Amino acid sequence: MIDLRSDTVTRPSPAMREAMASAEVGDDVFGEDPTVNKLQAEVASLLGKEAALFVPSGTMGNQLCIKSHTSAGDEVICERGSHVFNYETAGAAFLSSVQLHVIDGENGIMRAEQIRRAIRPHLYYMPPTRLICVENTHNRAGGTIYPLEVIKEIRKLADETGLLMHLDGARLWNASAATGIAPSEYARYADSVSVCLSKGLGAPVGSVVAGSKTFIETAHHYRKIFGGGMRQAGVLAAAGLFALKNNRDRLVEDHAKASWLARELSTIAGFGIDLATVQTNIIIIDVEKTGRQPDEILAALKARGVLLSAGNYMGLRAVTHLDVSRAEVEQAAAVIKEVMAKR
Ligand code: TLP
Repeated sequence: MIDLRSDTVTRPSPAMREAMASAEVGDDVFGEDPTVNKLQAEVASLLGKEAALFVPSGTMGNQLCIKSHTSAGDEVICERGSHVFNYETAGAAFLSSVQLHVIDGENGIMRAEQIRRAIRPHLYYMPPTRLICVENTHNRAGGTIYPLEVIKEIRKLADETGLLMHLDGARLWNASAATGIAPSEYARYADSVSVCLSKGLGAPVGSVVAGSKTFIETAHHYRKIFGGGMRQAGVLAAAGLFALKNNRDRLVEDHAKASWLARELSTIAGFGIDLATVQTNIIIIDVEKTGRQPDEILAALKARGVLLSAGNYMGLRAVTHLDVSRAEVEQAAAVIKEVMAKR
């Protein structure tokens, strides 16, 4: 199978497994796992933050940050296609009792002026706006990258209006690899950042949230409540450390594969691909004009050994990663062309 459903499907390499097998461990709920502590220090340093906390998933990372920044009844501004709004099972409502106020970004990118219009006036009958969530890269928009200037403007607005800013940086490493802008430069404008180790970086499990020391103390408390306190988690942290060291620079290869594949697929009749959005490792394909249903196309591809995932209405998604070679991507393109040529 050529699995292009997500970059979450990667498996730890033999070298990564070796690093896991030889990891020094302790009880991380007591703060005594040296490898977890090392990972947290490493990510804090990479993101230019005072402290960091290892968590089981990107979803928990985002939800912990929302919980730590807000009170029940607050409002959180995010983009309509964002992960926190679409794919976290209404976690913000369920866990933090906050309301999400969604804005239509352009290719997932919200502008400060749009956000300004969504901020509530201080009136007793309105929810207080507390937090802005930014997603970089933006998954559903096709892995698009926030221009640094836009991030700076959003920070300026947050400062002017007393709001906090969270960065869902599940794929921040991809943004940095593509632009050459350091993760710490993107992160410095956010009060909290959540980054994933188990997407493009290829670790089997884990995310890290980062922020000020006091913020991480609060997040640590909520991580225990959410059931995210892990014991000898150093075996997982070791995979994360290995991934950070060895798999960040190579992300540009995934971007090159995605860019090639997107151009190939854009020649297929009825496939709608906005090539301008293919900035990293994700391709979103609108299949409405093919007159075929996404599920039927997915099944036909699966029968031929290629896996893509379903997206929004009439959308498919292909994601490149370290477990699909350039040759496999070429093979996938040929299969997709054949399947789309047949009816
Ligand atoms: N995204 C997954 C699915 O949930 C859609 C994927 O296959 O892309 N933020 C962003 C921007 C994400 O794309 C994801 C995962 C998360 C957070 C959540 O991470 P996990 O899956 O570790 O909870």
